[in-house]
Amino acid sequence: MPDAPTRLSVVLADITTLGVDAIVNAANSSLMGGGGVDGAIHAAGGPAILAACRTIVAANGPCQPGHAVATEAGELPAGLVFHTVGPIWTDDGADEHDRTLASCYARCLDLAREHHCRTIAFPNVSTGVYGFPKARAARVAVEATAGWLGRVDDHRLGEVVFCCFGRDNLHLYQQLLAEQR
Ligand code: AR6
Repeated sequence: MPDAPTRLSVVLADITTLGVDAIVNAANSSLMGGGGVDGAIHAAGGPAILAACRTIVAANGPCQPGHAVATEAGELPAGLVFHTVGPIWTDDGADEHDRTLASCYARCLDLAREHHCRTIAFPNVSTGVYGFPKARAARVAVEATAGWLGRVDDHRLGEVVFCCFGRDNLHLYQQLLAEQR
């Protein structure tokens, strides 16, 4: 059992400014960068992140939806970047999209454990360009994280931060975390 329960918290921030052990990137399968939080992370972190992504793709191929890979964080204040690929929302197959999104959170938490992280920050994966409904995504994110913490022994992980970039997501997460207490 962890020494103290892992804290779940929510902030309204640009994730590239957070000095946590790992930040999560909402990437696409190519891992070659893009818009949204992906663009912000590559722009602020510099070319070392893209170089590391190229090495991973050359060795293992593209990153599939629901999976995650770790790279260095270049010039970012964070220690590492975990790149995960969320599902692209469509109205059919909603349950499958939920499972893929939950897997993004679980795989990143697996990486946090592997890399001995004490703190990790997630953006609201898939809720931008990929169009996942925000309230549904927030519930999946919190349930997947709480489920992982309930299942996995991680003595080190002290805090999981849900980093929101808009007040709509902030309020959703505040409400969900209040329900968890
Ligand atoms: N800090 C924290 N959150 C942010 C930031 C930031 N600097 N910038 C945007 N967000 P999105 P997706 C929020 O579109 O939906 C990219 O082109 C944003 O408000 O970044 O998973 C990739 O390359 C939203 O709530 O990611 C892929 O092709 C959340 O981050 C595709 O978009 C996710 O929005 C992935 O789409």
